[in-house]
Formats: sequence, C-alpha cells, structure tokens
Amino acid sequence: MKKVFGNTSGLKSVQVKRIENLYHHRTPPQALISEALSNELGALSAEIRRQLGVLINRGGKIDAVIVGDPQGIMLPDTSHYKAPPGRLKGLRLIHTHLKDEPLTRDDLTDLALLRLDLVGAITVTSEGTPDKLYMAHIFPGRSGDYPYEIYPARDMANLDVDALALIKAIEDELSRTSALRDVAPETERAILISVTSSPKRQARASIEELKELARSSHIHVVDSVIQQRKRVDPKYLMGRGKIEELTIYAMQQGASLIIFDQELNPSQIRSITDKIDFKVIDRTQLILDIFAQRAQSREGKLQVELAQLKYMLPRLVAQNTAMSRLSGGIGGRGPGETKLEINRRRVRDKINRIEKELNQVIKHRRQQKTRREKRGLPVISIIGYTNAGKSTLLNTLTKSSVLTESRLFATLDPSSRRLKFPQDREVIITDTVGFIKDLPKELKVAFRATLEELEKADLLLNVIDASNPDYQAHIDSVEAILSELDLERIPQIRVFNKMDRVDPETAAQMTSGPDEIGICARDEQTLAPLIEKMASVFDPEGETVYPAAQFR
Ligand SMILES: Nc1nc2c(ncn2[C@@H]2O[C@H](COP(=O)(O)OP(=O)(O)OP(=O)(O)O)[C@@H](O)[C@H]2O)c(=O)[nH]1
Ligand SMILES: [Mg+2]
Repeated sequence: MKKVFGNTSGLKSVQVKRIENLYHHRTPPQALISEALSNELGALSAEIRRQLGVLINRGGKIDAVIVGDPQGIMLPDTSHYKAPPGRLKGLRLIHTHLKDEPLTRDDLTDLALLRLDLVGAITVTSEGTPDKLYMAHIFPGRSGDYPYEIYPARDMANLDVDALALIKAIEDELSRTSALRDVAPETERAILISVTSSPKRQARASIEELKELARSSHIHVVDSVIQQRKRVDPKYLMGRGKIEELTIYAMQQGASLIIFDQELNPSQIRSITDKIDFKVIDRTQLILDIFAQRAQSREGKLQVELAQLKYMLPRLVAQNTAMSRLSGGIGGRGPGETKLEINRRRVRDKINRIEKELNQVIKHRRQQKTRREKRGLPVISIIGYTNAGKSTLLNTLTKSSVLTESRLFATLDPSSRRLKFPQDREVIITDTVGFIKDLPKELKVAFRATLEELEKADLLLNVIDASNPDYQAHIDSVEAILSELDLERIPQIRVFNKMDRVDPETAAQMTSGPDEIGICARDEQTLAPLIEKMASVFDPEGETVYPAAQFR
C-alpha cells in the first residue's frame, strides 16, 4: 500500500484504512476528479475534521494522498515529476476545504512554484457533501503580479471541466511564450540573486562578477536581483514570501535556473529546493561548473571532479531531492555528471579512488619537474585575478599561443614556457589558473597541488587588470590568497595591465611604487621595462639597460 502523507496522528485505524484506500480510485483522464473520489474525500474530510488532498496524474491515477489540518495541507516532495521548460508538472492537486473559502495564498504558491497542472479546492458541507469547486491554473504570459487564472466557484453537482483539454491549452500557451523568448532554447536562462548585508557597491560588483561567471558558463542571464538585509535568513537567506515572489517572477521570465551569489549550505539548499520546483545553484557550483567544462589535462579533470564530489557530498540528502534538481545541465556537468545521483557511500569511495589516482599523477609531474629543477632554471609564475591578462602576457613574452579569452577562467591548466633574457639567462615562466574572490574551498583544496607549485617560484608577476573599476578589491583578494598559501615571501612585481584602457594620469598614480609596472600585455612594445625589472631580480648586479628584449 502506498504511503499516506501528512498528519495522520490521532486518527482511528479504520479511518486511516479508508484514507489509504483512496489510492485505489481512478479518475477518467478527461475528468477533473471522479465523482466517487470527490464524495469519499468529502465524507472522510468532514469526519476527521482535516483537509484531505490528492495529487492526480494525467492518466487519472493518484500519486499521493495527503492529510492536512483544518486550515491547510503540506505537499510532499514531488521532484520525481519534472516539469520541463514550457510544460507543467503532470500532477494536479485536488483537496478539500472544510469551510466555504476560496483558494488560499498557500494553494496558489504551490500551484506556481511546483508548476502543478492545476489546483482545486472542494468545499465540504458539515455532512460531508462536496459543495463547490474553487479552481486555478497558471496563466502563462500574464504580466502583472500574479501569473494565475482563478475561476469563480462552480457547483460540484454539475461539474463539466475537461481537465486534459484545459491542461493542453495551458501548455500550448506556455511553450508558445517560452519559444518567443528563447533565442537559443538549449541555453539556460537564469535569474541571479544576491542576499547580503554588505554595502550596495560591493554587492553590485559581486553580482556583476557573477554575471561574468554565468557568461563564461554559457548561461543567459535574464535579470539579477540584490536583496539587502540586516540579517541573512538562516533558512532561505531571504524571507519566505520574498523567495516565493522571486520564483514566480523567475517563472514569468521563462527562467530555468536561479543562481545565488552566496554559497548555500547543505540545509539551505535543502529548504530552498523543497520549497520551489526550480533548479537552484550557488556561486561555488557555478565556478565548479566552469572548471568542469574547461579542465583539459588528466590532472585538471581529476581535481575538478574531486572538488565537485566534495561539494556535493554533504548536500546529498536522504531522498536525493536537492541533488536530482541539481543534476543534469549546469551544476551537474562535466566529469562528475553521472555520479551525482549516487549515494554518499559511493561518492566517498569515488573520492578515495580519485585522490589515489591524483596522487599518482602529481607524483609523476613532480618527478618531471625535479628533472627540470636539476637544470637549475629559475621559475617566474604569472598570477592574478581571473581575466587580468596573464595568458596574454605569457604569449607576448614567449611568442606562444596559449588560449586567451575574455572569459573568466580561460586558463585552468598551467602552461610553462622558456624565456630567455637578453643576457642569455634562461628562465621558466608559468601561467596559472586565475584567482577569484571567495574561491571555493573545495577548489582551493583540489588545486592545492597546482598552487603549491607556486611555492617554488622565484618571482611572482602579479597581473592586475587596471581597467577594471574593482581592481583594488581584486588586489586585496589576490593578496589574501597569497598570504593563505604563505607566498607573500616570494619577490613580487605588480604588473598593471590593460594600461591602454586607463588614462595616463591614473596610470601614473597606480604604478608609483618601486615594484609596480604598467603594461599592455597585447603590445610587445610596452614590455621592455617589465623585462628589465625581471632580469634585474635574477642579476641584481648586472647591466640593467637593455635596448630591447630578445625572446626565444
Ligand atoms: N585592452 C586590453 N585587453 C587585454 C590586455 N591584455 C589582455 N587583454 C584581454 O583580456 C582578456 C583576458 O585575457 P587572458 O590573457 O585570457 O586573461 P587571464 O588572466 O589569462 O584569464 P584567466 O585565464 O581567465 O584567468 C582577453 O580578452 C585579452 O585579449 C591589454 O593589455 N589590453
Ligand atoms: Mg589565462
């Protein structure tokens, strides 16, 4: 016998039995609800003085029977029914109201947030006779506050609703409106949300960056919303009403995804995805997703997969509900995607296996590295915030063609090149993965090995995108990560890049310190002072006037 959901405590066993038997009722597909079923719902509901509800699928079968209290019912998890874009859930909710009252706010939010086919409330007389029907469904394309169509009460005695035809008409309209919106239907459409107590300017810069991250992940950003709160709600981040409102808005905009700028802890992601039938991810997952798409080398792929699994592990819930919403598409893409649905134990096993394999790969790389070190070449590492122009600098310096792109995290796998200074001194120069504020700790751990390589650097070129209005915050984030990795002791040159986009006066102010140099990484002509400076680090006594650099 299928489980009855909700509050059955205090009921007589014969009543519970009758409630369980509701599962046997079949409604003809065209009908909204069979007469026998509505009669039994009414009779039982009046007897136990609680609302009773059923979720009916399109075939007329009952998917869930729910017992509520006199005022309302709580729907069980319905994530096994998925509503694809432009479609409804495939389940309708029909439940009883003990008084003659219309659909409540909760009924309507369930309708909208779960994308139910429709919702109906049958009022029941004190004798248990079904009296009236209040019904509503989603009304696609309606602008304004509420995307529902609410019908006037109808008489249960002569109900003539063709449920299937109605649902089909709504879906036709839904797919028509979303087809109008979708330029490329395969790209996800996201609403970005930031709930924060930090100052407006900071919140705005952060969400701008989140937009860039989304762009890097080929997600279309429909809108972004900043909600400032003195105190961030521990459960939903924002208030319950607000999150419902936003979700309805997201639905009206044809979005398929909500991205939070803040990291959601396991219980938050659970309460939020329990509440709304939307794919929800956070900043960390978005970054992990980009990394998963970009990783090229064996080591990089393993590291990202490890980071994804470690992030997922505490977020795997008993019924897998949050996970099932997260898997597939964004957030569950890349090397880890097939593993998201599996249980904790298997995830842990997998983590162990990857860690072992990764150790092997790293050991192998270290051996190669040691061989190189034996040759005693100094190492210069190019570091800095993502998109600062690190790879561009490496390319121009060494005439190579490492991928550069106006996207965050273009580089994931470090590449090394040789660089020859004019005095024939040779060095190894390496490009690294970019830094970002709030670098997910799972990634920090995963990329530890790569970042550890930085310890061996003899010189760091800290590349800064001087044209970014937020460059000072970027400098701070990079410094914070450097000190966390204990790398501040390594000599550093601050390289202010993209000077072609900064006015000369500001540029002069920026680079007034002794170890600060302005460049335009795309333009070889501008690099001479930097090269001179680098060379002088290795040959402090040497001749430091070089007419022009020569590269190999
Ligand atoms: N205007 C201007 N753009 C530049 C300059 N240097 C780099 N860029 C552009 O900045 C973007 C990012 O450059 P990348 O070299 O990929 O940056 P990166 O630091 O390696 O970025 P990640 O690998 O993503 O962390 C590219 O579109 C470059 O063409 C410059 O001196 N001036
Ligand atoms: Mg790069």
